[in-house]
Amino acid sequence: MNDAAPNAAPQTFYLKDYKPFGYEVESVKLTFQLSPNATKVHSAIRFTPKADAEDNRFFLHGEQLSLISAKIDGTPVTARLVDGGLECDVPGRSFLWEAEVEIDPAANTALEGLYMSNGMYCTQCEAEGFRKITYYPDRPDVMSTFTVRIEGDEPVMLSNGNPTGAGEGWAEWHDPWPKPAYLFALVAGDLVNHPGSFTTKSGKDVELNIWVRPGDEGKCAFGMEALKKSMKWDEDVYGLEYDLDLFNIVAVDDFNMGAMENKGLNIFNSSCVLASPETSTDANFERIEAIIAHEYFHNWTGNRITCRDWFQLCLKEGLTVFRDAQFTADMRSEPVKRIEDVIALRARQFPEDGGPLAHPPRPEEFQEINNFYTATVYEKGAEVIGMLKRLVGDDNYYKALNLYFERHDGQACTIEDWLKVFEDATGRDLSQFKLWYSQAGTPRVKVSEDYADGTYTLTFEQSTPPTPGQPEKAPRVIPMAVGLLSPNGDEIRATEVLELTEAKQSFTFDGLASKPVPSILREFSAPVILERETTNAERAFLLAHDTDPFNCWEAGNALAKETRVAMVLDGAAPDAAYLDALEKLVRDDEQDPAFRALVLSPPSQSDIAQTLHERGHTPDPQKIYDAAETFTQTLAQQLETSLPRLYAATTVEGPYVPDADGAGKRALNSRILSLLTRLDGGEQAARQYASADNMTQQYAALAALMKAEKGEAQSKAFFEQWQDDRLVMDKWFALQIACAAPETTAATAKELTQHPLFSMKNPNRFRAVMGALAGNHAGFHHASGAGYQLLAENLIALDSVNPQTTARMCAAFQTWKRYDSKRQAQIQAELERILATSGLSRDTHEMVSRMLSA
Ligand code: 0A1
Ligand code: ZN
Repeated sequence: MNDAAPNAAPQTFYLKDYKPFGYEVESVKLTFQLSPNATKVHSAIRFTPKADAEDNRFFLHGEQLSLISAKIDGTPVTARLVDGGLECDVPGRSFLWEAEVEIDPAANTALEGLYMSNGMYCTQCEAEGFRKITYYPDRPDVMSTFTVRIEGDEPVMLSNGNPTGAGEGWAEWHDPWPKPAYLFALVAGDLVNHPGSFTTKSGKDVELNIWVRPGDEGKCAFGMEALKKSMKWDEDVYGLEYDLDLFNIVAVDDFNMGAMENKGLNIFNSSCVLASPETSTDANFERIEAIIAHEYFHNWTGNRITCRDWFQLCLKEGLTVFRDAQFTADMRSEPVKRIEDVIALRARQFPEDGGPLAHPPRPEEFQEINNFYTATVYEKGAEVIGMLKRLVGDDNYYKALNLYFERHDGQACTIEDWLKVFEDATGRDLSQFKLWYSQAGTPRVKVSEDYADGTYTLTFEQSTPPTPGQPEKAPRVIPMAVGLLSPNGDEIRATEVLELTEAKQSFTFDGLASKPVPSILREFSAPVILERETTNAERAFLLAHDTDPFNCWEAGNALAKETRVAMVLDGAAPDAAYLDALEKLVRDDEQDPAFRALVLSPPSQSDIAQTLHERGHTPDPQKIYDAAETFTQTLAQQLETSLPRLYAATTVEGPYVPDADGAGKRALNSRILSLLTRLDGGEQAARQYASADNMTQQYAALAALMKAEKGEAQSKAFFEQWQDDRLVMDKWFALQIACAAPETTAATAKELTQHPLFSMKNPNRFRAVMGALAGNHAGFHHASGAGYQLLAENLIALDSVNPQTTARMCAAFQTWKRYDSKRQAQIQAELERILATSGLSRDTHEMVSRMLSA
């Protein structure tokens, strides 16, 4: 059921309207009597009016609740049910509020509040789900201690904090740490645990558990190790210790997002915690390790210090993404992680920042906060912290962080609080830096150079295109990491950080014997688009000589893009010098295999579309596809004689270990296999498929075969082998669409929506199919419009089941204005069709209106 019928004007919330709640919540006691269709929730909450409150209106949020009774200090009262909650006349002193409500977890397909997944009760309260459990001031600045009693006949019944008692049909929990309601969690069901333990640096023993459905217990070991590594890393790097006797993780099949950091009881999408060599790829393992770390790190950055209001979401998310990236860099390879993150940022955040959904990391208004769990809030939020760290230096960064934890522990904070600790710790004025939080859009930085009499000058001009509601932008502080190389390839100036603060600014380097080759924006020191006139020869030079691994990759990436852009725009042949450079690199055993795999992976087709758009061209998806195919085929032919040897030389023998080293080698080997499969009719891939003992190699072989249209038998076999494994089946669904040719993509996806294992109720399965459709650039944007139509139809159907996932997936249309007028008209018609759906959710309504109105 959707909440409002918001084809009328929905309510907009503004940052500037923030007002504190008029009451302290001293304590919360909840009793759940579980029943699939009629769970009763009794709440007993002690409220005390704040002496300094501007507004003592007693309003509690509540949605989709049946109120059975309400009492104040034991006396029944009549509450007024109003839009989105209730109001009540209350005494002007401390009082005990009690309410009994009934809810229907089994009917809750939106997966917010208390719902059921495969017969198991679970909750998702961020951002505003708690109001679907009981009446409450459901806002992050209201923090309280929770005591929970669960009554039911489920074998395992969990909540936040520490267990305080249990018996036949009941369990009680107490969380001593005050928390906002969005961190509340309850899980009950037939679960088994994979146990572990961790001793903190101050000697406290913590019991760890990963809870799963019976049958999945063999897929927990990797997650448990990742958890222990995260706990140790946070102690070592940030000095932060865990603060309860128990840390539980639960795997849930039906979940809208990746995972959730509920205090002491993290709930995970099963795809983000369950792993085994037979069923998970290297990429899955890396992602699981990162998400476990992310949720664990939230215990301090999010839970102990939370957000004052949802506009401040990036306070916890940007920082926690930044921390999990540091962790992955430490556990694996720093340059590889940085390159992967920049690829992801350009693929997800840049299009958002340059389109109708652009918003600052700290938005100033929203209709539905769930629509702001975006790449901008998360990934750009993390980039902003990376810039801050670079500007103040490592020592000052950790000094500021220590001050943050000391000053704000137990509080609900703002971006102003966050920046203030940096100002106080370093004496720096961060008022201009703060623009990164309030301005949307990706800055463009134009670079020009000059050399005369031993002096080299770099001039930077920054500007940011208009974004919705922000026509003009002031110059920002941009840390620009720069190094200089001599023409013979030696580094003559090590990396230094130039601080751009003006619209146009020059920096000089003296005493140079000859004109240097600059390596600019090393490590991708700021999330900007660099514009610089340069040559392919210089790019090839940097690919060969740059000491900064990121920029070395970036040079190869730029060459790849230039080649492909020239192929698309001028029908040029693949650049011979670039092909030679690739050949040299792929054979260079001195180089890290993971790095070689990255350089050998071509930019995605949507990345080429994005590049064309940035340069003022209208991307033609079919031409981009054709160029990609021609390029890969030419590369395969160029490497033809060495491919079998390279394949053999990069094959990882011995038992599968999901570590960075093995993953890097397998990534390179898979890349070579996909090239080889274009030439050998799939022989090698078929052999690899038949002999693979791990999912990484099985999947790589299947993907190579399917891409070459030689994988029918293996696809059938894969289905037979894995049909009972939900997570592997998601891969099977997605791969068929990802590998389809442009003209058959929509038909393939449509057929899969008719498959008995397709389901609208499981977000992972829906995303596997519709996400793969949207991710197949040429297929989704096929001139027939069939891709657009199929996605729109399915989004309309999903909206009444699960508004949050529908709204999130609508973003597949966000780049619509960059295509030709025919495609624009097709997409516009689909967006209008979605918007005209009666009873459309507030979530989807907001997303589609934003895309249409910009
Ligand atoms: N805070 C979680 C992400 C999350 C957000 C919203 C959710 O439901 C609407 C669920 C999870 C994280 O950053 O991991
Ligand atoms: Zn998070």
